[in-house]
Amino acid sequence: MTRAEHIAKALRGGERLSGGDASVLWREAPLWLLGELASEAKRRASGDKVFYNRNFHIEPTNICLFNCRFCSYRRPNGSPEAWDLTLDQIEDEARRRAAGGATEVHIVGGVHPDRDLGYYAEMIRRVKSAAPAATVKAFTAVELHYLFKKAGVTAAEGLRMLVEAGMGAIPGGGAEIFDPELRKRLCPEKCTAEEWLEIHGEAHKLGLGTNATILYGHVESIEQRVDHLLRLRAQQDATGGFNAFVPLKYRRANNPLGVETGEVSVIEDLRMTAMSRLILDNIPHIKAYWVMYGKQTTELALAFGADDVDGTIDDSTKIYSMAGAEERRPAITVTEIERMAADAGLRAVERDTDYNEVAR
Ligand code: V47
Ligand code: SF4
Repeated sequence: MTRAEHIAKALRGGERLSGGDASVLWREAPLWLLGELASEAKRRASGDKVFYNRNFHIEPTNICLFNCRFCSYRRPNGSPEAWDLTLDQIEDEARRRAAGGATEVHIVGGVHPDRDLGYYAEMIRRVKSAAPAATVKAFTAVELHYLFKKAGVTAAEGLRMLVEAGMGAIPGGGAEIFDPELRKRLCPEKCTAEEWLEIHGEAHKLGLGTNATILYGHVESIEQRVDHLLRLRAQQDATGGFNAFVPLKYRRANNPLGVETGEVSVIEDLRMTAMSRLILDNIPHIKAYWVMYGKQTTELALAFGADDVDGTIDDSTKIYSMAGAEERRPAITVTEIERMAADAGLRAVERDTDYNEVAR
């Protein structure tokens, strides 16, 4: 028996993957074996369902104080390519888009140097009043950490203020890669792994569902990926509020890191999806974010442990198109999602932010 077959047998017997075994499996298992193991785990978690939601994004600004080396999106204050929506524009946008029946508004943008917690609370209040039927899933832990620090409040206090304003969930961005050395090299201004995890933990204690991500496929090692996933698994054991994990594939167009590294293959994307499902045995959903992968890789990821494709989006995000993703004007119809799921032998199910099924 090979080392990978040995580990597969232990996994099938109900054992939890250790860090060492996860690295061996990642490097040595044939792709078909990872597909089989991850599909078995996916079936145990969500049967034959593939989840999607009706959502749209609002990106209030691309002006950002930070300067992450993988970012194609940020512009410095004063740049001719910068945008900075007013609260009136944001509210109008939310009202116009909510008319399509969305159940979720996803709000993420740059770390604007002139904004504070009160401004963001007001933004949430106005979006919620314009789209009362939708869950406001807003601001990465990185944005929140900056705002809370500036306001001199604890994570629990800051979160409580935003929940009162209407925030209903936190997206998974800003996690990037937790390894301290690499994090310092790639995004030195961002909050640390511990601070990112603390904000999610506090959110979980307040009953908020949150997501988690990893930015992979640049200069990180397999061991650094495994370390990242194990930290998330430990946080989930402690506070239990992660709904979904989203592996985000690094795209290299128009950012400084792209000069020194390429992009990984589709095979590597499938191994990443499968290993996420196998290591994160306590996070119910693994999302193949179709805007970032493109529709074809998303279809493949459904056979490697993913059970969610994110939402209809309706051309409302620029983060990925600016970094070189295939989908220039990201939009997908429910019919297309249903066809994708059916081709993978699965069944598309509409969900809300907390994965309750939506009956229309
Ligand atoms: O944190 C930035 C990533 C994230 C690049 O929670 C890049 O459901 C690839 O977190 N190549 C923001 N990725 C987006 C995000 C997200 C998206 C969709 C759904 C959810 C969810 C969360 O975008 C950032 C960063 O990791 N990112 N630049 C790039 N060049
Ligand atoms: Fe700013 Fe986010 Fe880009 Fe980093 S990834 S520079 S925090 S917009």
